[in-house]
Amino acid sequence: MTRYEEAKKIYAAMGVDTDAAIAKLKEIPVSLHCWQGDDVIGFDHDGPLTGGIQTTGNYPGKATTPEQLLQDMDKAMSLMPGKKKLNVHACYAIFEDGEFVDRDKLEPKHFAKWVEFAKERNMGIDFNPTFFSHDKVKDGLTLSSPDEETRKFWIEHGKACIRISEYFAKETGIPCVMNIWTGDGFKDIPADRMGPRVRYKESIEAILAEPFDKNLVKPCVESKVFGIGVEAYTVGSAEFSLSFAAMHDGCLPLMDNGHYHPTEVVSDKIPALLAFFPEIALHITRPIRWDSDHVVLFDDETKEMAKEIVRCEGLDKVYMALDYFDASINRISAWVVGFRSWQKALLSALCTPNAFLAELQDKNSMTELMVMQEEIKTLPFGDVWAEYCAQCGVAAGAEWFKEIEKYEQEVLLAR
Ligand code: RNT
Ligand code: ZN
Repeated sequence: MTRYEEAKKIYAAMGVDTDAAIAKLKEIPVSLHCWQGDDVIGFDHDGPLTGGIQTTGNYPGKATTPEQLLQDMDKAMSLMPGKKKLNVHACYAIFEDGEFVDRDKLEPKHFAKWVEFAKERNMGIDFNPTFFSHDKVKDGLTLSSPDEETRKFWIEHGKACIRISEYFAKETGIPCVMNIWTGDGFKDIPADRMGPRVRYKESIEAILAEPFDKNLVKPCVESKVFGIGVEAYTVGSAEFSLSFAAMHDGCLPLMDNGHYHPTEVVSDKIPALLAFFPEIALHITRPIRWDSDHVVLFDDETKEMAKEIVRCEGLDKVYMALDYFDASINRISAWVVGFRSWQKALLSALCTPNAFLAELQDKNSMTELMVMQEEIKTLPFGDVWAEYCAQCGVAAGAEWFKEIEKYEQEVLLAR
């Protein structure tokens, strides 16, 4: 008997069908963020990263052209099991021969290369307007600015992005999740907290007034508690974003698990939101002490989030996207570790006897529930993971890292 066959029997005794878990996971898309490859810079500007987010580190070999970024993503994806979707930011527009248009004038054609890349690999594309790293961010504000011209520019950007999102969906045949996040806020105590929020609300409404097919484009609003230099107040707070999504049909709340107070957990928020929203979206990251955007690992809260999605039968209702950026280590390895970690978390959640555990809870057998939850932690999950990776044609163990080392020598260090 192989190790997998042995493991399958052990899980079956607990009422878990590991073959079914593997088959299910193969169908679930996870969105891979292009911005891990170049430290959230993009191709449409020379200035620094702004908006209260920051990458740290200076590892050699960063992608600086579209060709390099796509090549790096390809390398990374070749080492990950599972179904992928691309996640692109508007600042990653690819202009042909010296052409340049500002963000309010972006068109689908500026993303044709992304579509070509996605189609060749049978992937959908998610999209993000880029409300940062741009000289039209006025005094740290975009959609919530008191300056009408500034607001208008960014509303036009949002509308352009809706059109581009619909183009992605039509071209790939897969709905496009379009996430609205701004770094708008104040470093120190504001005198008017409501004004910016009312303007932000009206601006998002103006963006969503752009006609689009709700089955093709899924607009989201992402909240955040604070940013670097935006410590006292963010316009798009948790209550703002959640309320906005709740009050606007077809708009989804997006939770980034780095965007809450340190003792709050998104795993607990997922079932709360799924009790009300037909669909929600996630940014999966790893905050250390703050919204540090470390590479996602197979750690407790990551597992807990995946468990909640599976337990709530949310695999078809929760749009999952990775969102982290580490410039201090090999960037391709960062992509791979994060994606594989989330895959492990999902597979492990699918291999959990959720109905049985829920039954123990409902019978108030809390002692046995604790015993069983601890027992599950040492089941031979590694053997199921190895089988899943084998079926997906990727290495199960750390052998994949050899590929990264080779690529670093041959490609990255030659840049
Ligand atoms: C920032 C938000 C946001 C960005 C991306 C690049 O704190 O998490 O989602 O990370 O849009
Ligand atoms: Zn995010």
